[in-house]
Parts: sequence; C-alpha cells; structure tokens
Amino acid sequence: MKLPLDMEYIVIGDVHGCIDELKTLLAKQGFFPNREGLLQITPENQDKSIILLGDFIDKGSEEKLRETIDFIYRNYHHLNQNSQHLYLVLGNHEEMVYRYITDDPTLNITPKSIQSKEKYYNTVALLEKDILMKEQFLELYEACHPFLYYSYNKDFSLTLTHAPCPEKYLREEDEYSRKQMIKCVSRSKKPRMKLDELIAYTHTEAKDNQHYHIFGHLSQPDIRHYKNRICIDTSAIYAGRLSCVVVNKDKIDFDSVPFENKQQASTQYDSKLFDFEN
Ligand SMILES: [Mn+2]
Repeated sequence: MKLPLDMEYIVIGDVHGCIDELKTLLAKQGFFPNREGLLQITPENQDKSIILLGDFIDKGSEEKLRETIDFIYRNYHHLNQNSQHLYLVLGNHEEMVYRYITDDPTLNITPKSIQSKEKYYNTVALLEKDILMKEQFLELYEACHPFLYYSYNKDFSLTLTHAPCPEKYLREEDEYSRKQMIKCVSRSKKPRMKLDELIAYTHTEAKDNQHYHIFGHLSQPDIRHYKNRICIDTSAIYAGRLSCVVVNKDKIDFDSVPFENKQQASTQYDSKLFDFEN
C-alpha cells in the first residue's frame, strides 16, 4: 500500500487504550474534535493524515478500550469520506483478538491460552458482550494494512509496520512475511536475552540512509533510533509517553505526550533496543 506524497503524515505508536493521550497528541498536531468527538478537517490540517501503527486495543481499562474503539471507528468513517485522512496498520493485538472472536480453528485453546486471553487480550471480553462494538472492531480489522509505504524519492522512503522484522520480509505480500511484519519473536520465551541479541537484525541490517523502517511493538523508555531504524512505542500504557513521527515531504520529526493517569497503568518493560555504544 503506497501512501500519497502530497500529504503530511502523523504516525502514532502503540495506543493500547490510551484514548486521552491519543486525543491530546492529535490536538497538538492540529486535529480537534467537535462535540460528537469527530475530528474536524480545517484549512490548517486538510493536508495531514493520521496513521495508527497497530495495537490500539488491549492492556487499557475496559472503559478506555471502549472509548478507543468507538473513537477510531467513528473517525475512520468521518475522516475518510472524501479523501483518506486516517490509516490503520495491523498489530499483533488486533490480529490475536480477531482470531479469538472469530473462533479461529487454528487457535489451540488450552488453560494457558484462556489465561493469556484474559490477561493480555482483555479486549476479547468486551467484544464478547458488546455485539455492536464487535462489529465495529471487525470492520476496523478489515481496514488494517500489514504495512504502509511512503516513497518520496530515490533517497527518502519510509516503510511502516507494527513490529520490527528482517529486511527480506518487508513489503512482501505472502502470508509468512505478513506475519513477520505484525509480530516478531517474543522475549517471553527467552526472558534473560537482551532485545539486541534476540532480534539482532534490527541493528545488523540497519543502514546509514534515509530509507527508514519505522515500527512500534517493543515498549521502550523513549524513541529508539539507530541509523534507518526507528521504534516509536514509548510505553504510553506503562505510564510512559504516546509518541508520533511526523513526516513532511523528505523530513521527519517527533512529538509525544505523557500518560495522563486517567486509568491504571500496566507494568512491564521490554528490554531497551539499540542499547549499545555506537
Ligand atoms: Mn505489539
């Protein structure tokens, strides 16, 4: 999926139900809601588009997850009526919740998976009791892209995916590549291994050019940037910050807002990415 070049893009990392922080960040970037919560297109922001980089659900409180899905659903329709102003990238949480609520036959249901459904995929319980919201989520899921690509010129491009992934799978259309762009190997199986060892390709394949790969998924204390690899998941739901990359022609810039304490923060940090002397 190629993004039009005549727009500015606000690419926002893992929201995980941080709807208040999302609204604050969008307001900072020039998008203000009307009384119905619909973001207004104005002469100032009509050339800007919003991209959510996956994992907008789970981990947040049920009330905030409800608000988040409702806000994204209504604005997806509202902002995209004439031209597209809101894009969604698929995260592993959307993928997993989709599999649970559609009774994916390839999901192996065990006591452990039921536990993780309750613990890590808490949107499932909400969608199972709210049919309307389930329909809205399914529609948003269908609208999610495994990756987005912005190619400004021969020296500047961006590939946007939820998770980091080896170069050879980037922008490929086959099912295996699609999975790699949504989720990378998890530290939960190797808790003592540092991220930089576990997914060494994030730095070994990095290059000193402006063909950027921007991803989220790995909750980090701040934006992690090494050569042409940038992680923008700055741990909003872990009482960190919600961050974005702003892409304007062949320039990138960053912005973020702090967790607002309007819900209980989750606990757990990934290990730090690009944690070496360079
Ligand atoms: Mn993720």
